[in-house]
Amino acid sequence: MPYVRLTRRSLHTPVLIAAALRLALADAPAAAQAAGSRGTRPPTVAGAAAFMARAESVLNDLAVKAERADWVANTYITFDTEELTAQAQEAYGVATRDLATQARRYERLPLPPDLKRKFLLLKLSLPAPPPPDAREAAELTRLTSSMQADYGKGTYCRNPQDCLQITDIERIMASSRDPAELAAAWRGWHRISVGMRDRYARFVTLANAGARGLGFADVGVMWRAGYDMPADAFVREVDRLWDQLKPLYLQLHAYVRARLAEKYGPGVVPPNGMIPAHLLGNLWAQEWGNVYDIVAPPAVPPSVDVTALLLAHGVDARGMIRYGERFYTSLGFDSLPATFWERSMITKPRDRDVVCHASAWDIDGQDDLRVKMCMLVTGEDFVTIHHELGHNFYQRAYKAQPYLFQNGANDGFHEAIGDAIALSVTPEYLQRIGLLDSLPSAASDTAMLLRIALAKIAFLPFALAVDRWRWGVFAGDVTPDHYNAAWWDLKHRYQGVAEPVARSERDFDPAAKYHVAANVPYIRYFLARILQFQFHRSWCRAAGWTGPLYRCSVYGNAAAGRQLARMLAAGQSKPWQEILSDATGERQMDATAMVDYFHPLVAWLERQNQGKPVGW
Ligand code: X8Z
Ligand code: ZN
Repeated sequence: MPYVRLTRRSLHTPVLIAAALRLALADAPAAAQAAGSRGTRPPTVAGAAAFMARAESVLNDLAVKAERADWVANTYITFDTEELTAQAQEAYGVATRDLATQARRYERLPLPPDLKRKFLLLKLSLPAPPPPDAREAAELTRLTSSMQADYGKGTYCRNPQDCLQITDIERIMASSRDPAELAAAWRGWHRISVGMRDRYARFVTLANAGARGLGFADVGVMWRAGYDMPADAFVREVDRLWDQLKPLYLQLHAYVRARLAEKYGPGVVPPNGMIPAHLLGNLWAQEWGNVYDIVAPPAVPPSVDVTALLLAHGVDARGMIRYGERFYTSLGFDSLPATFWERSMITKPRDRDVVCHASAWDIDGQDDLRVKMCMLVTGEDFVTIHHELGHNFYQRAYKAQPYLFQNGANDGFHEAIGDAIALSVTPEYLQRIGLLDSLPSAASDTAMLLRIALAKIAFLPFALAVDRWRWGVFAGDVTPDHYNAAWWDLKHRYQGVAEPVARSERDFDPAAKYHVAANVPYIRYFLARILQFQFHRSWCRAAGWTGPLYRCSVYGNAAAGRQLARMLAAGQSKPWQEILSDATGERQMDATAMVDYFHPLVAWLERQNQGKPVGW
């Protein structure tokens, strides 16, 4: 299963699909094939097992073809590659939908737990299931492919001779300190999605029809059903975790707002109100690390600047990946295959449009692992490459599992592994690998934690807002005439950030974020922020570490490596609660590891914010 990607794998000739489905259904009598779930011969457990074995084999074969088509469409955007990937996605989606529909025949049988789990996972495996009508199914995949391609091609022209693409715009957002220039870049990028509004509304209608065909009320319910608990219990779980972390966010928000108000003046940043979204160093105000220089505490020694270290040592993009790879091999994993280096897209090609948004690929469910990135030599991309490699090492670790178990325990696990590894990129680790000469004093811990909090804590309400918006859209509570207003309502409520320039329903700001345009569910990243600290705490315990969590690095630790390898190899073969408990002894997602990690920083922030407004 690819990350971050749209589908599992597929095949794109109708003839082959028909043959594949006939093969998968060979167990069912002809009448059952014609009539869907009503057969004359009663279904049996053995029949269910045979059906599933064939379905997995068919889907596995189909998937490789769709992966290849999608790889090319992502790394070489043209009319034809968009069409080819749409065909492949459609074929795969239709095959999955039909198999899931036929599988109903076996639903009431007393199946063994493994097999029962596969029937559930089959039904949940598509982020946008095709509707029953063939023409509408084709329309759906064309809509998704075209929105993803338009996102990839997104350009903002300051004038006809001066056109910027996302990497250039992100650089401006990160480094400019001129509010007018920042607002212009922000507005420029947010124009790319205006034309997606109607397509998105249609996409929602069609995908919802697909979800209903599989027995779900809407696509949002279907997404929320993927966590081994009832969909509404999952929503309560997310709220519980956010309640644990909201006090940390409020302190960070108040502190950053005060520093930005000092820098830009109260006319630009209201000292009691929301922070304008273009002043936080990021196009989506999702991580704020790029404004560290503005908010850095003046009275404490500076923290380590990883960008500066990489540049000072002449490390290039490949070198950054080598460092990441060496971390995983230090834990006992095999090094990356030669094909990873031959087939990955590591930096932005100069001669063609590509989807720059970083992703990790597993083309064949075996060893054809790749990353696709437009890497820059920055501390931020140093974390991102550890993140992507986390996906690749996960993918390789579960390759021995049957097709439907080749996935993360839940999608938050898949997103958390590489980030948890990156938490071990401490000053001590940087010194050990020769990038840092001398360790900073303990007095700079506050500065270091603040830098990390700007990325980790600031992100939480952003992630919540993205999927709260989509859950509302899929449920029909947010209608197309309120798309943008509802988006900003959520950003106000959760993040306390405000639109930099006036917005209206002519705009469609949600799809200026990759995961909305490309239909990748987002709550996984919220879960991953929490899980990564939980994993880190658990590995550090396994390594015998007793000091503060933020100083722990498990680099080179075999015990931590064994714990990780065991969790990864299980894939999605059991409910995540069992996999988590098996690896860490804990059965719940738990924000206390994150709270502990940041405890000294939060105490410091509370002192800085004393007597000042908190909240908006
Ligand atoms: O999309 C990603 C990864 C690929 S799965 C680069 N992330 C989210 C984002 O960029 O919005 C990682 C952090 C959140
Ligand atoms: Zn990821």
